[in-house]
Amino acid sequence: MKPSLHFSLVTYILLPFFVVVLSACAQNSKLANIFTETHTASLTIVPRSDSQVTGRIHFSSKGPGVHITGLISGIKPGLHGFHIHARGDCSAADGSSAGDHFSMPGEVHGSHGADGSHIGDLGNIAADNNGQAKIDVMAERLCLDPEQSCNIRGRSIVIHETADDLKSQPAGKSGARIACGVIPLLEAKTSSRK
Ligand SMILES: [Cu+2]
Ligand SMILES: [Zn+2]
Repeated sequence: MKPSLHFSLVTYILLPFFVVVLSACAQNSKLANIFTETHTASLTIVPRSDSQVTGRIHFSSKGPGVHITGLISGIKPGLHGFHIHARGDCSAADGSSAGDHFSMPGEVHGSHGADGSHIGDLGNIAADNNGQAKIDVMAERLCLDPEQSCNIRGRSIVIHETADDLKSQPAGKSGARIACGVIPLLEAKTSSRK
């Protein structure tokens, strides 16, 4: 076989074959799916425990982790405990229906990202003197995939009256639940997916 013929064989017959096989694999592989698509969720929080707290929170995930952003208004200046809670139910007037912090077996309450702390522990958000809090948290251990144990869809996000001390059990002594939102099962309409 002449070198030029060999080159043509590889280029025009084998290469397209591999491209087809590889793209078929990518479409069927869950792993490929997780690392190439952006998943999003958005919610409007509801005030709880007679608070006046309002705001929107957005969740975006491309690859490992979930980027949580948002703007909260009508909240007292200072630090406020911020967690993913296990149950997607904000219906109780005091937010108790959201259940405990989202956690894995054996985890205890702690700071965001610390070894052995609840997977749903996100630390505190800080409100300024105008009663506004900007949220911008990268939660490396969470995901937006209902087929995985790190999934937060169908769970809730809760903001507390006072600061989470990041150590007291079982929830950091952060007081009443003043805002709550259920993380939707469906992708946000503003999804960047094309
Ligand atoms: Cu909480
Ligand atoms: Zn916790």
